[in-house]
Amino acid sequence: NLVEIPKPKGLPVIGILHKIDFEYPLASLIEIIEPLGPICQFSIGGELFIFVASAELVTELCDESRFHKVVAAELDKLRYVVHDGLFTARNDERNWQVAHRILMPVFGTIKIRDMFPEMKDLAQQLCLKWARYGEEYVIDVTSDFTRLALDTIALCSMGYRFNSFHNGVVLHPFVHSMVRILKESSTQASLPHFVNSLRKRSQHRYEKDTAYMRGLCRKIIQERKQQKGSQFHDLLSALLDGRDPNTGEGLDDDSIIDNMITFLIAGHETTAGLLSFTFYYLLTNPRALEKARQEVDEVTGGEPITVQHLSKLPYLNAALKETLRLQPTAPGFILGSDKDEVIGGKYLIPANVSVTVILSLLHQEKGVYGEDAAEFKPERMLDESFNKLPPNSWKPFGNGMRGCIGRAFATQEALLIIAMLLQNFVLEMADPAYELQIRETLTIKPENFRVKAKLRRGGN
Ligand code: MNH
Repeated sequence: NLVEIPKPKGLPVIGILHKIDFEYPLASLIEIIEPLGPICQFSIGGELFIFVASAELVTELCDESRFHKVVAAELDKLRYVVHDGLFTARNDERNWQVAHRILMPVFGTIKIRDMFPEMKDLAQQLCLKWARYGEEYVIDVTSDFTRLALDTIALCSMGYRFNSFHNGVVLHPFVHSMVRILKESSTQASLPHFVNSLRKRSQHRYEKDTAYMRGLCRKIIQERKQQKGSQFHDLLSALLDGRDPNTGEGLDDDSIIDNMITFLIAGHETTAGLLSFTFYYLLTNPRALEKARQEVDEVTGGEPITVQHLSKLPYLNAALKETLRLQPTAPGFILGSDKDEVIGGKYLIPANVSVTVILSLLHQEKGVYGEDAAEFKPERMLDESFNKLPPNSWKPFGNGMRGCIGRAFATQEALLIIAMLLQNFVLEMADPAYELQIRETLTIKPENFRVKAKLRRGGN
């Protein structure tokens, strides 16, 4: 009793290509997919894609005995830069398992707490910068959060300072290389192979950027190896000293470099987007902002924030979850199976076809979240109601073994900086009429979102 998976109406030769705006591919995809229901399919460039957007179907896809992560599109292109690093490894690659077993304990909540001083150092730099701007200065929130997230992940993962807050508008060359390789990877993913083979200059730049980034990481590794006695508790020391508990083997330098760059790529934009969207929602929902500020004041009593405070901020935590529900900054993930599978009792998923989970649709299913699914209501993400949500209706960190390894890291960083900013500043939109615009790269972030920050009287 198989049922054909719905398709959009397309033109005979180009299909639906004319409906995709390459500046905003995700927004155009959603416009095509949403009216077709919880599952649909179409071809792009001759390849069939299936899209899924309901908790019921996603639950079947998240069964790791039936489906696994597929490395396709941009992720596949990024393999030129980071090979079989954690994020881009194919599901059966052995290096993934070794790195996963070595790194899992290091990314746990307990170990991440050791990185609190480094995170706080950079959060304070951001606060200082905002204080110096003065009350009338129009702050480009997304740009400052991107600097914060980047500097934080670089300092915590390899003890390296990009100093993005010191060098005015000039960013570290590593950052420029990384931004270019991310952009080039998505460009390559959207073009047919023969077009890519003609883009010699872009390819040359891509190779140069890759060599520069890997070279810098190699230098950092060599310097670290010369420093005797380990006073470091960052990720690099775990990568260098870690041994696979199952086999006793460690990672070679090339794998270490793959994973150093991977942390920067996977960890900075997603976190920067989360912070920016959280401020957008708090500033456009004054009652939520007030509740969050009160919670921070009560828990800290106006004292400097400690790592212990962070576990006592349930409302702020819920606001972060609610933000990731409405704006999953990594907007989807791709799964597939080696053999034909049937989901929902009637839809055939042929072997080796990529199935993309579209998170913003999954996260706004009315049957799960109610008629007010599109509204920002952190209350629904407080533990009591969150724990009652149907399985797999909230998946901003992906699924299972291949889900996000940096979740505790991102959560600690986000709670810290938001609490610190609320503690020190009265924040308001620079333009009260601002309507949310979204910029798409590998991730999503608000665009042109600006605020003003006034020091709180009697603040600390
Ligand atoms: Mn993260 C995988 C979302 C922060 C490092 N991350 C994933 C996946 C999602 C995701 C979704 C699964 C992708 C897939 O199935 O193809 N990550 C996020 C979000 C945030 C985030 C929404 C912040 C908010 N991630 C971070 C941070 C780091 C990080 C911070 C690093 C410190 N993430 C990873 C790595 C993977 C990953 C590494 C790949 C894990 C694996 O496959 O073993």
